[in-house]
Order: sequence, then C-alpha cells, then structure tokens
Amino acid sequence: MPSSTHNWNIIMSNANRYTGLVDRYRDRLPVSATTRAISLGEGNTPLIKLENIPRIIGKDVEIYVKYEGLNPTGSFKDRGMTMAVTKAVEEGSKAIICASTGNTSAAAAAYAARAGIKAFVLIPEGKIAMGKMAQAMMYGAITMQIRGNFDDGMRLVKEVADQAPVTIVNSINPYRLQGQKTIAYEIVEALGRAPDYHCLPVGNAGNITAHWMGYTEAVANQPKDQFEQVIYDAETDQFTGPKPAGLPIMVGYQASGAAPFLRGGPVANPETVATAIRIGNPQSFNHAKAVVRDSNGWFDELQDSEILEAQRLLSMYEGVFVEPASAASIGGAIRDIKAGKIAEGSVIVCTVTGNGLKDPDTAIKQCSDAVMLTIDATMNDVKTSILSNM
Ligand code: AN7
Repeated sequence: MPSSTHNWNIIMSNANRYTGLVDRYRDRLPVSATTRAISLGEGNTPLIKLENIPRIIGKDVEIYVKYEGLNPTGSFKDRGMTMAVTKAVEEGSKAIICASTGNTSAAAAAYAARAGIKAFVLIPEGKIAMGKMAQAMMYGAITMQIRGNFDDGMRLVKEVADQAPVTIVNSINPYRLQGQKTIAYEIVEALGRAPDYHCLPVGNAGNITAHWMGYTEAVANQPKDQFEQVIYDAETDQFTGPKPAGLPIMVGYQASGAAPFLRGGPVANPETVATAIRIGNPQSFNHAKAVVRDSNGWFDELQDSEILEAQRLLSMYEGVFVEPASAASIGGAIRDIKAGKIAEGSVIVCTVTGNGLKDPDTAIKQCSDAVMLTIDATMNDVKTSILSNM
C-alpha cells in the first residue's frame, strides 16, 4: 500500500478516537485550549447495571457499578493523575512525588513515564498488592519502600517537597480532584440524572470529595460562559458554587481497622486486608465530612470478612472482579439496602475503584480450595470433574 494512503487511514481513524478526559472536558477543567494533555485515554469507563445481585438480595433496586478498574493503570487514580501531571508539565516540573498505598504510585509512575519526567513514590513496605508493585517498577518510578505506613509516607512527602524540586501528586494537589470529578459527569450523562445514592470506599477521602464536586457541577448544568468550578473552602467549611436540587446522597464505607470517620479522628495503626484503604489520617477529612453533611449521607464500616465476601459476590454473580477496597462500596450498599436504610425503588451507583487483578494474592487465598481441582491428564478425570460439578 502506498504510504500516502496509509497515512490517510490513520488520520481518518483518529477523527473518532477517544483521547482522555482532559480533552473531553477541557472547558470544565483548569486547562486552556492549548494545554498539552498528558493522557493514556483514561475515563469513559463502563457503568454496569447489576442483574443478579438485586434478585439474590430480594430487593427492588437499580444498582450500577462504575468500573474504574478499566482505567489504563487499573484504578480511578488515572483520572486525577492525568490532570496533575498535565499541570505539572505545563508548569515546567521535571519530577513528581507521592506517598501511596499502591494505586496512586502506579498512576503517578505511568503518567510520568508518558510525560518523560521522573516519579518518586513512597510505599509502605510489605503492605502493597503485588500488581501495584509490579506497575511502579515497570513504569520506572524510583520506588522507596518505607518502614512505616501510608500516613508516615504522606508526612514525609509534604516535608521533602519544601526541600527538593518535586511536585506532590497526592490528592492534596488540587488538580487531582479536578480530574477525579469527571466520574460524576460521566454518570450523569449515562443516567440522564444523578443517582439517588452514591456509595464508595473511603481512604484518604479525596475521591468522595471529587465525586461531590463533579455531581454539583453536572447537575447544576451551568452555561459554558458562566461555568463556576465547585471547590471546598477550608476557612468556611463550605463548598463554593451552585447548590442545585437533585444531588445524590453520598455514602462512604471504610474498613473497620482503618475507619477514622467512624472514630471521629485519626487512627494510629490502621490495619485491613483492603490495603488500598489502609489509611488512618485522611488528608481530605474535613472535605469528606462536609460532603456527607451536605448530602444527608453517612459513613459506615465493614469488617474485612464482609469486604472479602462482597468482592467474591460481585465476581461470582456479576463477572466484575474488583480489588478488596473497591468491594467495600458494594458490600456496604447491599447491607444498607437489606436494612432498608437505602429504600427500595432507589437508583444506586457504587464506584468500584480498582481492578481485581491488582491483588491476585488476596483473591487466590480466598478461592483456591473451592474451585481449583488438580486432576490427572485423562479424559476420565476431566469428564468426572465436569459431571460432578454440573
Ligand atoms: C482501590 O493509592 O490512597 O478515599 O495511595 O486505591 O480517595 O483515598 C488509594 C486509595 C479506594 C480510596 N479504592 O480513595 C493510594 C490511595 C482504591 C484505592 C481508595 C483507594 P480515597
């Protein structure tokens, strides 16, 4: 094929190519028309309607999961990271840094690789899921395993950023929440309105804050030329901007061993199988409390056993494999639906924040004896295995 024809085909195919959320929502994000987006095509994730679980629990509810595990690095962190790295590069930064329970470090490492800048990540030694560790290393981040937890790492990152030329890309970087708010835009576009309830896992509490900002902006449906970004104002403890009707009730679920919102303040030694949310001192504590207050929502907690049970339920009955932290949203929602706290007839969206493949160890530990048979390589053994399991 002549090369001119070949090029023409590429240009034609690009006309409809999805190029990520900065391009898609440029007019509602803090970027200019010419800002170069550092993107891996993040966002635009499926909103999957659960078909079996409502029947199993015997309740007349519509439950959707927003499957954030299908982002390029396998978690919702890509939404915030495309914005944070886009702005860091625009501002001339040559290096980014974060503390992380794993997913933020994977996203930071990938977007830094894409941008051609350096990423430094601090992770708690021995407490991050294997997939996330593999990602940070493959994307070429300088990875520091600290003998301490996420909260220790976060404190160190804030201190060192004053002493070294690095941009913090944890969610205290305001561009992170700007990127993450787009999840709510997509949900409102898909449903034609906001859900009645939005349930999600809470760790550092940036995501629940970003969801609320996004819902407020999307539901207010402001004209382009008068668009006002919604942000949390720490001094007044209020969200700025419009106060539209039709916003969802926001519900945040924590792991019992790492539940500062249920204890009323920081927790010293957080512990949970859901390592992504093994956080005792959330950076967006006041923001998230304001979200729950303004939306008439609540926080609740789940035992590790409940989290794992929900993870398995979602995999086995809906084919949606998420990491343990993500399952807290669905586990909590199911419990509150069963209890009548979430009424029948409601439309509920649960954010499932990370892909199940991130943490194969925890998954395999739960299931091996139940579904893994070891047999001889004979027709008889294969046939017997099928017939005895029909
Ligand atoms: C799968 O990667 O904090 O409440 O350092 O990875 O916005 O913190 C991860 C958090 C939920 C909690 N689900 O979100 C990190 C990190 C998954 C996560 C959360 C995280 P936030």
